[in-house]
Amino acid sequence: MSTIPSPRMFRGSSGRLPAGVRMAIVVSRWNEPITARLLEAALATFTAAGLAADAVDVAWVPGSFELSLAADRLASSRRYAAVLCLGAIIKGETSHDRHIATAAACGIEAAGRAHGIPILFGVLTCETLAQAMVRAGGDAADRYAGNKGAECANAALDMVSLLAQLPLSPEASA
Ligand code: DLZ
Repeated sequence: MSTIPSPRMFRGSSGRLPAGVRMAIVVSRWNEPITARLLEAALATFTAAGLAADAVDVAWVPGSFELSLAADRLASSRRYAAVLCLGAIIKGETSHDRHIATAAACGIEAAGRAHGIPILFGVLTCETLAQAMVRAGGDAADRYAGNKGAECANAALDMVSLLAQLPLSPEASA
């Protein structure tokens, strides 16, 4: 009976990071009561993964529309293993929210591919402030349970560890 060869499997983990790794977070001041909670949970997640406070840099931007430009600049410095983008876009009376969300998502995605590092989309796109508050930890006893800032930080840890395992392009490894 022939045995089926098993494929080589790559899988990231959100465990502890090696020493020397630095992270950056870009956070939007718009809806700051929400984004400050996302930031707090992201920082707590990085601390739990062994990152010292001085291994994380935080840049505040006016709104989610500006997240990708700052993330692009931080990524181009080559100082960081990943950049988190945190924001909260809440629907208003016009279609403004959709234009901001589309620009933020496209800009963040493009910056990640341009620089070859994980640039994470931690932007809430909600109908109401109440919905956003729930996704920023709400009034749960554990402020970080269900908090999208913590999820985003975990995704960054996961991607950093995955990319460390994946083969480099021939040009990069030459
Ligand atoms: C202008 C605006 C509006 C109406 N709503 C939001 C929002 O819900 N969330 C957010 O992060 N930013 C909002 N902004 C600000 C824009 O992102 C941006 O800062 C301004 O349009 C200036 O470019």
